[in-house]
Amino acid sequence: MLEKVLIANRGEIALRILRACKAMDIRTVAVHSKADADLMHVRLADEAICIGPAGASESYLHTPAIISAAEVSDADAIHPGYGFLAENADFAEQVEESGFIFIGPRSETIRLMGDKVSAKDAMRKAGVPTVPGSDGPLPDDPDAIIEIAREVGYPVIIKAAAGGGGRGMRVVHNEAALVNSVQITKGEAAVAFGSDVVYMEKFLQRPRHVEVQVIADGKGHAIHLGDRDCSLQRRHQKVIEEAPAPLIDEAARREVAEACVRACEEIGYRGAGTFEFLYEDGGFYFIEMNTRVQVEHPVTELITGVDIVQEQLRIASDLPISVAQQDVSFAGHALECRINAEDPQTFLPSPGRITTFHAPGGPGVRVDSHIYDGYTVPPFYDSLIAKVITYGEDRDQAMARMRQALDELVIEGIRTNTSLHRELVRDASFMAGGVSIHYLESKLEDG
Ligand code: MV4
Repeated sequence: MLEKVLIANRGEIALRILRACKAMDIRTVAVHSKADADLMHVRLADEAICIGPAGASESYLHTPAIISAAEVSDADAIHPGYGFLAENADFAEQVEESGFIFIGPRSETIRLMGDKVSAKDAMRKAGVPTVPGSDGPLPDDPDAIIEIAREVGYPVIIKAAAGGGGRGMRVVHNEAALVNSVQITKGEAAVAFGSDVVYMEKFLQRPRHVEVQVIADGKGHAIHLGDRDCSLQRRHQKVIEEAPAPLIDEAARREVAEACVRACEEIGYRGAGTFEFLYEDGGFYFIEMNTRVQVEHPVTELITGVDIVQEQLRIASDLPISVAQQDVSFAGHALECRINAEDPQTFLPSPGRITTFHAPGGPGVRVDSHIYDGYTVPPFYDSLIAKVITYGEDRDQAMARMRQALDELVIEGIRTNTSLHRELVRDASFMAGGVSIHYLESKLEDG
């Protein structure tokens, strides 16, 4: 069993990891920037080490500082959380080469999934349904590109192999625009990612974003924990997530999850992972895999009773997954509202001192947050300050509990997007379920 874990992150996820460690009697090391000495998990950790100045590139992204902290504290393992270095294959490799356990997949797996062309290729070969497209990098020959697009059918989307999460993509509606669009996307990709490799997919016009949570032991055994719908998003930032994804054909749901499990077993996947799909007209189409714990993991925890972060720690300890697939039961429905320190009209960050924080409570309400009365939200990092998560026997009950929870939530001293959430949980289309990835942005434009 791991004895001491270094938490290479901040904010709510650092606290979430600390709680899982405490529950498993694992000692904790918090590493933090100069701006983050007041973080809740820094107070609660067995040890705390300041690793650099406020800027993330000199602290939470600074591999030597983090590995040095693991050395001086004699930690066994490093948990990267999400964001920062969580999906950096070079970091994972350096952690393991320095003699520590990286709590996540092998660095080769992270590298495979970081290249979206190789990720898609691996998943297609493992039997996961993918979006039809170029099945590999686009060639240089313009005539060959035109021929591929004719076969795929317009509209198509050009994506950077090194992109992902919405960066480095361009939709093309006709042949006249094709070759130029490919050239522009390649140029942007070269600048942004240092690689001009691009691929082509059929552009799906009104899909939903549905993802499948898996956990795997790295020895060829995996299970799934069902799916989540994360379609409610603005500029590729998720706003509300839920589990299970509503209004999905049950046979298709089971089939896609089982394909993900088989793929994990085939590639010897280790740890928690998420398969991202576009869901349109009853079909699932794989786009990317995330090799980390996700912000929205709590909704899956609430409907399955499986503690995903504790499972990550078990797997890193070389223990088996605590539950067999046939013993995972899916019960009820869960919603998560991401509370951000931002202006509700302009969406600009709103850091500053929180004068009052009152968390909601009652049956079926969970709040994952590191904030407290008097805490100052620094301006240097992500604006996520709390996740309000509700559970119900069905979606209507989870939604009613979320309406109440948001009405109870009080955050004063800074601006937050709580008012947007209060509106969304009363929105008729969202309440009906199954809105597309474009719904929120359209609603905000019409607003
Ligand atoms: C797509 C797509 C439509 N068709 N691929 C954006 C984020 C990245 N993970 C993939 N993305 C998309 N890929 C095809 N073939 C539409 C999007 C997309 C999107 C996907 C998920 C959630 C929100 C989105 C918002 C805009 C576009």
